[in-house]
Amino acid sequence: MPVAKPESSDSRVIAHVDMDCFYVQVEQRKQPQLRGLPTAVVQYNEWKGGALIAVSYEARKFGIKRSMRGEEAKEVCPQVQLVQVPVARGKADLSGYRNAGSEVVSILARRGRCERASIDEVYLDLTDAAEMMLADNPPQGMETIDEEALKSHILGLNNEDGSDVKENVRKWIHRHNADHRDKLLACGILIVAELRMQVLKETEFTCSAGIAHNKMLAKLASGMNKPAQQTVVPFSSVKGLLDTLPIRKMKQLGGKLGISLQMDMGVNTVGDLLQFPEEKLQERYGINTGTWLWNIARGISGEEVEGRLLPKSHGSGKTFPGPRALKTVPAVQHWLNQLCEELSERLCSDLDQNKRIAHTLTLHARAYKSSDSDSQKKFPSKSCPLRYGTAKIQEDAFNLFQAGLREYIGFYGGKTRGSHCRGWGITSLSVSASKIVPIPSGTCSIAKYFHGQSTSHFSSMQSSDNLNTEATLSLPSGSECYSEVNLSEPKIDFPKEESWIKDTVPDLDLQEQKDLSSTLSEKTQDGFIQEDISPLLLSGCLEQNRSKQQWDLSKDESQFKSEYKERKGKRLKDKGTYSIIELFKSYNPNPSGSFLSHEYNRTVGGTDVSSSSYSRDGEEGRREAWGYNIDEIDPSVMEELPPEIQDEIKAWMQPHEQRPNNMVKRSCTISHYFSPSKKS
Ligand code: DCP
Repeated sequence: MPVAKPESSDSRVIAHVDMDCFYVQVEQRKQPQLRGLPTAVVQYNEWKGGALIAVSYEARKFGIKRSMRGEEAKEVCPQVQLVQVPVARGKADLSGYRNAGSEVVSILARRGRCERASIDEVYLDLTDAAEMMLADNPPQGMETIDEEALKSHILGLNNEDGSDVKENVRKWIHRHNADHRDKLLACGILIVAELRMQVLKETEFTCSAGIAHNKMLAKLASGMNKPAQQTVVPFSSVKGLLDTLPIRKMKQLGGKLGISLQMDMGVNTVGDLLQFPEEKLQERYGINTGTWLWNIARGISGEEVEGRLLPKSHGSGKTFPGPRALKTVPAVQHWLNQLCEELSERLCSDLDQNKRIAHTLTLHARAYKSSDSDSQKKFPSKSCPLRYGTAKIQEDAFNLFQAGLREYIGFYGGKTRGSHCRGWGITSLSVSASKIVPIPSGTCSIAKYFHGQSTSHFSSMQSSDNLNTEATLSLPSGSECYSEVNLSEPKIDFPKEESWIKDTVPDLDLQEQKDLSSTLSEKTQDGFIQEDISPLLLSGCLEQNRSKQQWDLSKDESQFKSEYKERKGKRLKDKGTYSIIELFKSYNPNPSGSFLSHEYNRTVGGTDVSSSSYSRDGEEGRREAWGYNIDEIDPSVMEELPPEIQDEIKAWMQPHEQRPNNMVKRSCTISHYFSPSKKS
């Protein structure tokens, strides 16, 4: 069944901008004496001079490539300048590159919708800007065309020997009889040239760009003429470009699908795909992939430029190649702690600067098992809800690792002794935070604070049914459900069982692949809108950034935080250390007791506030089994909470009939907010 083709995509103006030898440029800006010299940035790893991760165009002329190591590059070109990537916590620190990328993005975003695709790549939708230019000041009427625009490469433009290339470009831009699509592209040429010049002026970085009618073609074009140049794909040149383009060069066809097309279908160039009817491609590769292949053969792509200037996720990773493989649980934990510390810092600065929070923590690892013939088996990626605060992230990441390792070893019947696990090694580790959403503005309410947040510490004490219930609370209907790990697998000596840990299918994009090799992964995942945010959940961040945080959230939130801090400080001073946190730390789960959780059910005139069953997405019958006896809550402790929360707790304490009608019944438990990290 054919899927509808995207319409009128050929009247859009899309640019793909890619920085030139990006890390090198960043280092050269720091050390201007390196400009113009053959230079390469090397990985943090002394073995054979470290792997090259970025190579300047001057160095490329000597034959230096990214696949080389420092020593090899020196042999090829003794004068090559090798700069080691900055280091922090015993691993590469990419923050300088990330920030440099942000500088560029902020400039490029000035003329249209901008999507940050990786640390050094951006897509722009310039359609509106081009239409506006066409209406107000069309290029055909311009007396002079900017020199940078005249240096553009226009695919299909006949540059016969001896002809003045710039003059040809000028004529192309000035054509009065061009169709609307080409006129729009002519505007795109001028806009992108101007943006690139602005980037150079403000950041000292050069970049290259592709300008076309869709993302796919723009991306293909941006790499065709580097460095510091731009390439244009007019509609009439699409067929010529794709006819000869090797199939594996196409984004998403570098892997198994590309191989299958080559081996099974005899497709060597994108143009070769034209011979197959859509139904045939669908039959072989499924409806969507079949249609996608049919479309790309014709240069059709309806993919929108997403308006996103900030990363979709944050990650921190490190590789441990060869003899450096981690072979003990404590060694893994040590490195996980480093990675989590970095991740936590980035999450806090994202929260601080962009008012965004992440919801999911994921652990990826690569491992080997020496005794196994089937070394292909992958270490399973695991994820769980993310709690803010370095110690909590460290604790959760370690639990994810344990779950993954148990599964990995379980498959092979491996044995462990104490913390020393025999026969396996970890060759790469990364933690990432995804599902990042903006903090909504608006009033704080306990329903928001308490809704859907959870901790592995707390959940580790619960039954599996409750785990699933809890885990789904923080997610919108129909989204992921965190499932418990399979406890029937062979056991190894791990301190505790994990909970609501979810298998995660590795879904690395180009940036993650880049970053994994350079010890940091930046994974992209789709975010979702979720309304509940908890300053209490974020307390780890508040603590961490106490000295530098300058909150500028909505008035209510700022107010809430300052009141909360003030009260907390006052009481700690006045009354010693007893606090609500202590209360919740030491609580004793009592399934038969009175509860303050989920939808409550209070006996009129009695003292109980008990949970009732919670059901969602057909999960009838799952019961919240833990809670707090309302009588155990010291009223003075309640003072720690902001006034609006106190009001809501007081409302809980009221007889059922007296509860305000607008009281939100939420699936949450107070315990989640106060579940301490084991380490904190
Ligand atoms: N990078 C990395 N490890 C890799 C590939 C890249 O750490 N295996 C980093 C260094 C690069 C940056 O990502 O400078 C951007 O990667 P690109 O593939 O865009 O390559 P460059 O920008 O270095 O060069 P080019 O001008 O060819 O785009």
